[in-house]
Amino acid sequence: MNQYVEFLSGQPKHNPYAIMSDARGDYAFTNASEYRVEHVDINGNALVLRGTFDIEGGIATSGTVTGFDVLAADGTKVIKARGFDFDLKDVEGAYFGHENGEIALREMFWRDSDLYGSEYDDVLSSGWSDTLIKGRGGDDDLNGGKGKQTIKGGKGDDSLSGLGGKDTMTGGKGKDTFEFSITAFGKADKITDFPHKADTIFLDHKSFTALDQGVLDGSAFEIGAKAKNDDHRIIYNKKTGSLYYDEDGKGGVDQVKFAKLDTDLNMKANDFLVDA
Ligand SMILES: [Ca+2]
Ligand SMILES: [Ca+2]
Repeated sequence: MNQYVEFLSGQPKHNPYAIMSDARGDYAFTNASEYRVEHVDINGNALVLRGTFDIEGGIATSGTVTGFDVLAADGTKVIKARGFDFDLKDVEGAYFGHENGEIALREMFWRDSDLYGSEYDDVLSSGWSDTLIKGRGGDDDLNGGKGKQTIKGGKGDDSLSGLGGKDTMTGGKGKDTFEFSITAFGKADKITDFPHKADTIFLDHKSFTALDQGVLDGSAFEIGAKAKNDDHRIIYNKKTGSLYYDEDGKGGVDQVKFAKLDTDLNMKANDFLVDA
């Protein structure tokens, strides 16, 4: 089984990260038993480590963490995570030995995990290895990392960003946005669904510096194999589906492939939005 983190509730009902952070507290994990070690803050938010532990005097002295749960004070389970194989001491070390223990712990649990969003709005980031990120319902903000991610927005108006690695992104239903920045260059991400009018390709101006900010100007967009004049900056090859950026149009600098779409799409300049 791949290691995974599943969000069971999200915004606006719960903020999973804030609840996990609150549950962190400043004290050692307590209420230890052979299979669970938990910390509950004064409000009742709980972080429960699952695994197999050695208990001495009511305290877990060693063991293996295989998963965790985050429970809100109202009793709702907001995160369920399984499939890990971490030494308890490493988890506690990440938790307490770092200036921001919650972020250190999150990195440990998140970086190589498949992520599943809730039916609400989620913010999910993963990506040291090749992982799956699914937003499910709600308007989700989904971000890959240097690994090769498969990112699926599901229902709702989602924002998808593969970042490094050759990622595959599917917006699903809703008005989805696919984001590209400099890290995408050289490793073209694949977009499996792009309904013109509904979806948008967002180009970070810090990377696509030769584009004016705002909706892409019609004169900067070309359908074909390459730029045909000095103004063409974004080129969609409808025979191959490749999407290129050419910083100087017809001039001597090579175009760079940054995404691959389906072939024969009805792409227009107003499918692209350039901003910081
Ligand atoms: Ca969601
Ligand atoms: Ca969607």
